[in-house]
Amino acid sequence: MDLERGTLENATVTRRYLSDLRGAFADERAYAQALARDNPLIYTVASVEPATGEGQLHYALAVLMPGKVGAEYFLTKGHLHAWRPAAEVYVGLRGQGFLLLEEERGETSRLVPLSAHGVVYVPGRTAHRTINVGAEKLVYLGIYPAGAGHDYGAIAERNFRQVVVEQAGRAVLLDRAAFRPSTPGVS
Ligand code: M6P
Ligand code: ZN
Repeated sequence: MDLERGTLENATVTRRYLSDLRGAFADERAYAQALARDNPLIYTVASVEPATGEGQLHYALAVLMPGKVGAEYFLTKGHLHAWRPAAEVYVGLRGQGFLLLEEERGETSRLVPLSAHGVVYVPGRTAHRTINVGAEKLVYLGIYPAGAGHDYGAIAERNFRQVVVEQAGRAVLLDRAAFRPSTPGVS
C-alpha cells in the first residue's frame, strides 16, 4: 500500500470531490459557498476486487483529507451494504478520525475512534461514515464480503441522524436537529 498516494496494487481508484458530496453536510449555505470558490478533492478510494462469489473478500484503501465545511469535518458519503447482513472491518493506518455507525433499525448511533493501528468492526445492517477530525489525512483500509455492495440511497434520502462538528476547538457529536450552523465556508 502506498499510504501517501492512496494507491494499492490492482486497485480501481474512485475520487470524490466536494461536488460529489451534495446533501452530505449539514450546513447547506457553507457547502454552497465553498463550492462556489473551489471543488477540492475530499477523498479517494482504491478498491481491489480480486474475485466475486461466496466466501470472497474485497478491500479498499481510503484517504480522507483534513478540513471542514462550516463547522462540520470532512466526511465520506457513508453507506449501508446492499446485502444488509454483510459486516466490514476497518483498519486505521494514519491520521485521526471516527467512524459514525448507525443501525438501520434502531435509535442508537455510535462514534468510534479510527486512527493508526486501530481496528473497528462494522456489524451488518449498520450505516457507516468516516470523519476526519485531525490535521492530517485519515488513511484506512476497509475489508468486506465481495457481495456486500454499496447502498447510498437511504443516506442520500435522510442522512445520518448525527453530525460531528468542531466546537471550541473540539470534535463533538450532536443530533442533526440540534446543530445550528453559524460560520460559513471551508477551512
Ligand atoms: C472504505 C470502504 C469502501 C468505501 C469507502 C468510502 O474504504 O468501506 O467500501 O467505499 O470506505 O466510503 P463511501 O463508499 O461511503 O464513500
Ligand atoms: Zn461498507
